[in-house]
Parts: sequence; structure tokens; C-alpha cells
Amino acid sequence: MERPLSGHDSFYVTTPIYYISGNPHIGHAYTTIVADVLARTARTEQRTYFLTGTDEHGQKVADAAAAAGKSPLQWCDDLLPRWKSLFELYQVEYDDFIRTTQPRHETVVQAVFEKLRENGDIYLGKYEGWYCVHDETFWLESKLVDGKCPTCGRPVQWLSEDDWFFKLSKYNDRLKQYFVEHPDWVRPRAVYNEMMALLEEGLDDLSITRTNLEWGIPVPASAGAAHGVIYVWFDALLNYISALGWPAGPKMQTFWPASVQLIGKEIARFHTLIWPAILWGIGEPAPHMVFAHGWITVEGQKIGKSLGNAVDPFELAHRFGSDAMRYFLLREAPFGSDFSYSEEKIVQRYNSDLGNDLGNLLRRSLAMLEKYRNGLVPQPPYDEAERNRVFGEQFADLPRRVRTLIFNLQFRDALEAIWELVSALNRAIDDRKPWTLYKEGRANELDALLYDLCEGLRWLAMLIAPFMPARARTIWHQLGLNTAIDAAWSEALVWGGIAAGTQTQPGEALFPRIEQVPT
Ligand code: ME8
Repeated sequence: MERPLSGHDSFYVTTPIYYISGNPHIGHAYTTIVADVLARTARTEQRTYFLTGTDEHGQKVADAAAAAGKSPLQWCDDLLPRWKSLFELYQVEYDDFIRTTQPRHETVVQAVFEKLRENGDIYLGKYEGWYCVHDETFWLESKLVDGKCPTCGRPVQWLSEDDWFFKLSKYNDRLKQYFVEHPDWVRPRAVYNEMMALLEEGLDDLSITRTNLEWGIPVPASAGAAHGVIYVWFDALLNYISALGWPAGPKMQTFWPASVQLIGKEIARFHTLIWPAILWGIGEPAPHMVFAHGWITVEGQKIGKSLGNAVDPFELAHRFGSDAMRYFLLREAPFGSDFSYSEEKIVQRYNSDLGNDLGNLLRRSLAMLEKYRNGLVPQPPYDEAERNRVFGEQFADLPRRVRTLIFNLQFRDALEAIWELVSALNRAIDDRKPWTLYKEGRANELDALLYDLCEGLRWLAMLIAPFMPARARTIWHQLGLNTAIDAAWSEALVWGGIAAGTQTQPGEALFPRIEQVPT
């Protein structure tokens, strides 16, 4: 990779800010969990900032509020706890949660508008054309499919108004050059190519105000012919820097440009064509990377609030546990691709990878330790040099490998790499049969094996911690370890960290078996 995400002294990861026009669904949890895995990994080595939040302006929110007989702000205030509780349920530890109705954001949006106007990047013109309320997007007639929105397929409405325009076309060449010089700045490649094709066609200027809408950030009065509100996308994109206190806040100096901005692929155009141009207009650099991931689908359809097939993420976390859901979402498909969701698949992954492989490894290791050694981690009967020979040598580079894969957003590969250790430990039990070693009085061999199982489990707790924080802690505690798990991550490089004599405490099953509910 051209610009590796690790190795810098600060790390800034963002998710889209979500439209608070309804309840969250599993797609919103997905992006936010991915950001959390990255942030948890980065935090152990770098100054890290993880931002998420809610997009509260625009017609879509105004319409939802009106339908409920509430003011837009009341609507947002009432729904916000539901969104925040979802993230809490999924153990998302963000550093900041921004709402676009907060004054700290609104003042920045107006200041950016002013700055662009002073620089001559904004002008007053007439907008006539089509608008999709669902996607809050302006469309040229030629882009419509059967007269409908090309992205979501809904009817569009005709707008004719005097608006302020951003000179996006002016940045077309600079964008093209930037894409050529930074071939990894937009990932995955398919999205990069799609955006490059749009640049080849040429970008039009962008209307960035809405005259006939009241719910939004007012166009600054100093703009003279000011009227209406700022277009919701122009407003929303700026959250990534308003949260840092643009222009001069200390966080801006530390964290901008962002290390990685995570989005769903349907909003790649806004983040990779419009967003860098706005940033350049105000003298800021583009983010290091925008990663546009695929969709979770059900029967081939994107899960969405309004498609009526939203899967309730609260119910899923209650049924399967938030750790198992986090595991499933990151393990099921390579990050970037679409993947179809089904409960059968969750149950299958849960019972096999989590219950049988990892859960049973912990259960049987600690049960044997309890039975043969009173639950005390034995003194391994080998010296320092030899200790590293077997597992230590075989897995010496595993923590680094996992970190690299995580920072390269290859979460499935990272989990597969971790499961190589799970399998190796399970195989060691099956091959070396501790019960026979015990019966035959081969104490040294038994101690060596039991020690390696405990140490291996210690490694596993650290390695899975960014993915499954709660279950990692369960393993840690059952091993009898009391230190903070995150701090130990980089010490894991040497096999032999668990002290002989540690009193283990077998407890609840990690992932009790789940029976498939008949459909
Ligand atoms: O677009 N699969 O907000 P939004 C995977 N407010 N991820 C999904 C998904 C699915 N089926 N459905 C949604 C907006 N997502 C704007 C963003 S940013 C300045 C403004 C995730 O509520 C994915 O991250 O429609 C997607 O991009 C985002 O939710 C869209 O959320």
C-alpha cells in the first residue's frame, strides 16, 4: 500500500453520519463496528480519534418529523438515544459523536461557505433540475433511469430555484491528477475505477443551497442575496472537520487529514469527488483514504430503513450477543464486497468458529488444568530458548500479521490468521492427548502442553480483543489475569508471558450453543 495506515503518530477514523430519519438498522451498525475495530487496534499504539454521528438536516429528516407531527429538532432529540444505545450495545467506543444541529458544527459550515465565497469558488445561479429526496441528490435528466433516481429507483421531484453553486468543475483536473498520483486513496479498486470514469466524463458545478427548504443551516446573511439553507450534503461532509474544530482547533492539527474514512459505496461520489474539492477550496488536504464498502443484502436487496427489510440490530445483539455479531459481520465476507445476510449463516458461524473452535478450546484447556494441576498454570519444563521453539516460533509474527491485515482493512483475513492459532492449539490437544500423558505419568510433557494452551489462550484474548472485546475479557479473566488487556497487546510478541502459578478460573461458556430457530 502506498500510504500505510499504521506507522503515523496519529490515527483518525470516521464513519458516515447517519440520517436520523428513522431507526438504525444493521447496515449502520456494520460501518460503525468496523471503525471501532480499527480504532481499538490503533489506540494501543497511536493517538487515535474515532468520530461518528448523525446527519440531522435535509428534507428527508424534515419530512419524517412532519409525518410524526414534531419539529425536526424534537424528532432528532427523541430518536438520538435509540441510535446511541445501539452503538453502546455493540460496544462501540467512539471518541466523539457529532450532530449536525450542534452550534460547533453550524458555525463551521457557515465559515466554510464564507471562505469559499471569498475565494470565488461559490457563485449565485439558477438550479433547474431533478432532486431525489431519499438520497438528497440532484440529478441531471440524462442520468435518470426510466425517469427515476438512478441510485434508489424512487420518483424524483422537479426543482427550479435560485441557488448558490460550488465550482466543482474547476477541480476536475486536479481530482484526476490526484487519483492518478494516489492509486490507493479510494478503495476498493472497483470504486476507484467508477469514480475515475465520472472524472473522465467531467463534473458539473454543484448547487449547495436549497431555497424552498427551511430545515437546515441558513445561508450566511453576509452572502447578500442570501436565502434558504445550505444543501444537506455540503453541510454533512463538513462534520469530519467541524468535529476537529476547524480551522485552528488543536485536534485539526493532530488528526487532519483523516487516516481512513469509511463509507458505503452508494455515497462514494460525495466523499471522493465533492469532498476533496471542498477541502482544497479551503486550503486543506484530502483524506489519506476513503474506503467504500459493500452492502449487506437480504435476498439480493440492500438492507435499508425504507426498503422495509431492515433487520433489527437490537434483536440480533440480544439473540446472538454483540461479540458474535461483530465477529460475523467482519468474518463473513471480504471487507469491500456485498454479502447476503441470513440467520442460518450467523448460527453456523456462531456454533462452529466461536462455540466449537474457540469456546471449546477454552473450556477443555481450563477443565484439564483444573483436573490435573488444580487450575494452576504449570512451570513449563523447558528453558527460555526452547520455549520459543514450538508455538512461539511458529506464531512469532502473528500479532504483527494481524495488525497489518487490520490496518489494510482485510478483517476476514485477520480473523482467519487468528484462527490458525485456535486450530493449532486444538490440534495439539487432539494429537498429544493430555489424558494419556496424565495416565502414563509423563508430567513434563503434560506441563509443557498445558502451559502452551494457557499462553495460546492469552494470545488469543489479545488478538480478538478489537473484534470481540467482551469475550476477550472473559478469556482473560478465566485465565486469572487482572491487567488491562489492551496494554498487553504489543507485549504478546514473546511466547511465555503468562506466569507459572497463575490461578485460572474456569467460568461461563464463551459461546453456548444456539439451536437454529425453524423458519
Ligand atoms: O447516507 N449495508 O446516511 P444513511 C452496509 N447521511 N452498510 C450500510 C447499509 C447496508 N445495507 N445501509 C446503510 C447517509 N449502511 C448520509 C451520510 S456522511 C457525510 C452523510 C451504512 O443513514 C453505510 O455506511 O443513509 C452507508 O454509507 C451509510 O450507512 C448510509 O447511512
